[in-house]
Amino acid sequence: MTEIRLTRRFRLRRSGLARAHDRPGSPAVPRLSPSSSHYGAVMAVVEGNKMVGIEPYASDIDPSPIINSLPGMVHGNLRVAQPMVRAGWLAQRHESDGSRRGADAFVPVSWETALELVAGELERVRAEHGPEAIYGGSYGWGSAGRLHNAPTLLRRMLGFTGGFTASVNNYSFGAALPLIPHIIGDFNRVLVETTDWRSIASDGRLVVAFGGMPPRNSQIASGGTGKHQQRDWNRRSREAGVQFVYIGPVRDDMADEAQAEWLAPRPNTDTAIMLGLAHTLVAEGLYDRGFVDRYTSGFDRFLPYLMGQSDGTPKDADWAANISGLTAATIRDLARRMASQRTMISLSWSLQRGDHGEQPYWMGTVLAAMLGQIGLPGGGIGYGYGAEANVGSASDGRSRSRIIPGPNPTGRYIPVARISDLLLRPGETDDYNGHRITYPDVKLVYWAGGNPFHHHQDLNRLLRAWARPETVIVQEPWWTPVARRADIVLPATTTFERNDIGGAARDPYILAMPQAIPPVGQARSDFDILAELSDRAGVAQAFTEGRDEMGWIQNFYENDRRTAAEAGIELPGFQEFWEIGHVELPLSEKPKILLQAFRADPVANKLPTPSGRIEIFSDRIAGFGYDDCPGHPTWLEPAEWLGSAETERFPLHLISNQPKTRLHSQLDAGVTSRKEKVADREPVWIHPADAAARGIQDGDVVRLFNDRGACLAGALVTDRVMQGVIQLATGAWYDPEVPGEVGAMCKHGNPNVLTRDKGTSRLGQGASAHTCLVEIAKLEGPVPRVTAFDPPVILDPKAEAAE
Ligand SMILES: Nc1nc2c(c(=O)[nH]1)N[C@H]1C(S)=C(S)[C@@H](COP(=O)(O)OP(=O)(O)OC[C@H]3O[C@@H](n4cnc5c(=O)[nH]c(N)nc54)[C@H](O)[C@@H]3O)O[C@H]1N2
Ligand SMILES: Nc1nc2c(c(=O)[nH]1)N[C@H]1C(S)=C(S)[C@@H](COP(=O)(O)OP(=O)(O)OC[C@H]3O[C@@H](n4cnc5c(=O)[nH]c(N)nc54)[C@H](O)[C@@H]3O)O[C@H]1N2
Ligand SMILES: [Mo]
Repeated sequence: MTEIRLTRRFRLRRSGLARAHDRPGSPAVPRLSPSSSHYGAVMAVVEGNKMVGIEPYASDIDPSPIINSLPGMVHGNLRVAQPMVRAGWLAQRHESDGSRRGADAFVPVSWETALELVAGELERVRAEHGPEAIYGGSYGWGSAGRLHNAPTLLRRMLGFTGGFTASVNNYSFGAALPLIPHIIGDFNRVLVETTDWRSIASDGRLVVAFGGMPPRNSQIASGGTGKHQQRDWNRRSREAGVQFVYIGPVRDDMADEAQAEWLAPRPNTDTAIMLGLAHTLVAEGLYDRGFVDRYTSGFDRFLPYLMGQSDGTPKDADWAANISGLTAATIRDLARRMASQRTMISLSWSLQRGDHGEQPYWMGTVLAAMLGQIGLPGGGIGYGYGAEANVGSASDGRSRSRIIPGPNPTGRYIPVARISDLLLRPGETDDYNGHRITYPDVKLVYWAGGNPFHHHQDLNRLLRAWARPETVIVQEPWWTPVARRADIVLPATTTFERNDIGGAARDPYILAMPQAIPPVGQARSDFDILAELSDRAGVAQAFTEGRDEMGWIQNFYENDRRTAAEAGIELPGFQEFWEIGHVELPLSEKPKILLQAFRADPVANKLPTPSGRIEIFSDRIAGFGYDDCPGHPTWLEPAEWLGSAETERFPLHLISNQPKTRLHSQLDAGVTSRKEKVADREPVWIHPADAAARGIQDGDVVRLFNDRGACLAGALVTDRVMQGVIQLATGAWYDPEVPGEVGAMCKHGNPNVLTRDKGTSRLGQGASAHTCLVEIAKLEGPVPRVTAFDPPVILDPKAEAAE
């Protein structure tokens, strides 16, 4: 057995600081308490009952500055101090006017009152309308920690208490999750088995990165990482002679360390470029016929489309150039370079978050198959290098034990991004991946650990939808835009106020997260809140399985320990782990290579697809009969793009990508995020030529608009974004001029007032935020103050005395 050596990796950086366990409760000396966040493993610096600072693990070679926002947010004035009820709802209960959500003031209540109201509403709605009238699909990242995962705990409680309407898939790769199983196999499996960076650095020659590998995005790993490595691997690969070609609209989406060539095509035209590359491979006899014959199925049914025999349009480099704005010579040259050396095609998750987002993922895979390098060291295909810290990590990929949802007796679900459709269209149907979904009539929405007023597209449509349910319950540490739009707000503790265990999938670290400070205000942990609600419904035993918080944490660790032992790795006992603060598992000995076993023996290791091979043509998908996702990869014009007639009115393509200074909307009020705001607003990147044409100067407050909505933002004029494209990252807290009013302008810069709320296709029904045209103008007249970070109006607590 390999024994894990315990190094005190988080050796203290500041002298005079003691570890939490050395000096428990000592008020005079600051102590360090290990923990984890989606931004990395951290040490909370604690004085008495207060978190006064935060440090990254010493092992972290590239820590994220996002962590600096944590102490101020944990103790800030945006914490929900105690349970709250919207005044209008308190007066009229489920018959209140739902369109007042976000406009009404709140009334503080005791936990006893709040829990009684919540338990009563759950029971009432189930009895009167059936369990499917409760929406518990509650999507969102919440915080790190495998026990206090709010959305999962909520599903667990709702499942054991009778069921609910759930959600499937995610916003991140909502088109890939249903698509990839038809053509290669389970997408999550593919992510775990992604060819690791060691293989690229040692055997790769060329990496062609569609959508880049933003170093900004690899700050994040769901659950936390002990070491951010992406940038380092870009550097090491480059030093080993690997060349990078980055294809995308924003220069910063490739680390400087990669020294990439930058090709800037029109957004959403990747499928056309890939077809142009594939056509060149065929026209010039460069594709790997042997690989295609042996490992794929349906090429013969795709080829006539590619060459133009079936529709009269050869998808050659000139055709692709015309669509994408790249030159035909660039496309031909790139195809030759890809065919002549070991090439990795990297597809960022962003590609499939657009209209027909299934197509670039399918076509990218077909292109890699035609190059014939799938399953070879350093070549082939990878999905989402850089999207999170651990895509392409060398970790063993063994799963980590965590809290799981309960059974859901209703069996009802929606593809997650169909939330507005669900609330607006009860009884109506949509297609999804060969199924037909009927939307139930939802009367109660319970959200924990997510912020739909950040993450969902077309917020004005969501606002109309959100007014419809009778009751909305939100469980949140902060007065976020979704908490302000709730009827009942239950204040949750943050990670630092409870015990948990962290570490991301595909990360070598298992991280202890002991409680560092007492709960702020009257906050309770997600586990405690939902265990209490389970208890009131008589299912406490099913929910808790008789374990308390530490009991679960120990249970997860012991499970991980057993899994490791099966692989011959001996982990320390729980007590030792908890005291030291983490363990680091050894990396896999040999580099992982995606589909290596399949390549070695495609019969014994056939893929879990109908043909057992990579499906270039899918009979199953063709059988669904969807015109927006036919049987082979196809260029389908996006609803909005720089080639559409819409550009007459809205000439700029909006990229609403992931923010550099926070995770989605989390910590937007924190120092790291606020430091980068322009004129108090979210910065919008605009090319100097586009700015000049509109008289916009750096630092101006500008107005972005289209037929769906409008928002203000602060102009940042830079040639790091291509002409014709503007970048406004997601996550600025939604801040309408008139709260509650559909169509009101957001003063702060939330791009989702502009984006489209339409599924990628009838197959995936994923979010398609990256397909969006807008116009931008300098704001004339008075500039309204941003009020997103003012807590809501809270009525006199004497209305009902708190406990
Ligand atoms: N336009 C556009 N929109 C997008 C995207 C895009 O590219 N463009 N990307 C999409 C993607 S990929 C994603 S994943 C989504 C993300 O969408 P979300 O995951 O909904 O976004 P977050 O801001 O992370 O929301 C998490 C919420 O949980 C709360 N929270 C934190 N810790 C805890 C806790 O311990 N307990 C409880 N109860 N709550 C907690 C936070 O305060 C926050 O309000 O956004 C999507 N939206
Ligand atoms: N700092 C930080 N990191 C994060 C997150 C965060 O909120 N903050 N969120 C995390 C989450 S939940 C996820 S899912 C991942 C998402 O990871 P991604 O999906 O990769 O992220 P995005 O930032 O949406 O997009 C990356 C880049 O793709 C390019 N792009 C957009 N559309 C197109 C297109 O049509 N074609 C081409 N070629 N390029 C295009 C844009 O330049 C954009 O900046 O990031 C994770 N990492
Ligand atoms: Mo995501």
